[in-house]
Amino acid sequence: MLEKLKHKLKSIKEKLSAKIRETTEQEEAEPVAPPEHPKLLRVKRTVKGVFRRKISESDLDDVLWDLHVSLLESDTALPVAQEIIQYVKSELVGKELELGKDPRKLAESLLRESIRRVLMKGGHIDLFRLIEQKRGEDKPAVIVFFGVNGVGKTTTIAKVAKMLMDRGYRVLLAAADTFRAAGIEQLEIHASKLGIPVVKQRRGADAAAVAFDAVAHARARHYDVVLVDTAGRMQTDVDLMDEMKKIVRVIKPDLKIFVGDALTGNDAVEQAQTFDREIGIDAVILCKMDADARGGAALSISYVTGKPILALGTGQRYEDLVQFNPDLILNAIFAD
Ligand SMILES: Nc1nc2c(ncn2[C@@H]2O[C@H](COP(=O)(O)OP(=O)(O)OP(=O)(O)O)[C@@H](O)[C@H]2O)c(=O)[nH]1
Ligand SMILES: [Mg+2]
Repeated sequence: MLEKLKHKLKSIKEKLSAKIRETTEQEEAEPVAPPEHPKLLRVKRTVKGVFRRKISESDLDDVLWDLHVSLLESDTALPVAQEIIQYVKSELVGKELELGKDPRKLAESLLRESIRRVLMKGGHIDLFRLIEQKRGEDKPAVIVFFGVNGVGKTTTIAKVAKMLMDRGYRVLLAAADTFRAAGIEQLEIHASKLGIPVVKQRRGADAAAVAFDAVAHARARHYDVVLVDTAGRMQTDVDLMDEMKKIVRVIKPDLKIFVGDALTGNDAVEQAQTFDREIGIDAVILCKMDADARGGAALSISYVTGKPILALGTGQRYEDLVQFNPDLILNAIFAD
């Protein structure tokens, strides 16, 4: 996961720490007193911090340009790359750096912090609190998943269902991908493996009606959660977008989750923006992180959409879903 990004940032970290070291050591190396007056030298040394040169913007030009290029090559969205660079710059330019502090540590902590900030830009969402709250009202939490074709929606629903069942919640699935016959079947296969009931109708049925039935059933039978699968659609497909809007209008879900494929990089970010504009999204799940070497989507999607990443898909097994935490990404990028 994120091998290429890791490799690139490692090289940036080395360059940045070399630059910090160079700037601070230059001053240390400068003779502060002629050697024939060792006493004077001692006095000067005790206050050498005063003579230290601060890092200027031009000192960092090269390394920040490299960082910019590396981020864009990793498919990071431009405003996100700019924000990361701005943070590193603002923490260094004009600052007196403590001599003796390990420049590599400083470089890494600046890069880490800049990335942590963009990852957290969309805030945080607590799925379990939402479910508990609905439970208190004796209503199911209704969660709809949408995104373009083949990104991993149905698999993700199965993973989320398993995670919730493992925590003791009663889960019901709604097969509202009525567009393809296989859409219903794929959800049913997962459901039967996991032992979860599915509300479905025939292919071509009104997707909103299927979702509505599922919610009604869940209310009547006191299910804790309803997970609604929908047809994969291109964000440019007006009919399917309208179908999605209708589902949302009819069942008023508690959570609308955009599912994206990390491998598609900036496309996933743009899709999320379009879905948010058209339908409104509350959170993001990024799938296929296990296969993604570049990391641009993970770095950008929360910052650009202003929505939190809820979880990451990290493989094809039901267990391969991890709740999002910025340290997951940061540790993958900065692991030794
Ligand atoms: N490596 C990996 N593969 C994944 C992950 N999530 C889903 N997949 C695979 O991606 C493929 C598509 O997954 P689906 O769940 O069918 O995608 P979908 O969005 O429901 O597709 P449509 O219903 O056709 O729109 C399947 O082969 C999944 O096994 C993941 O986190 N990692
Ligand atoms: Mg599907």
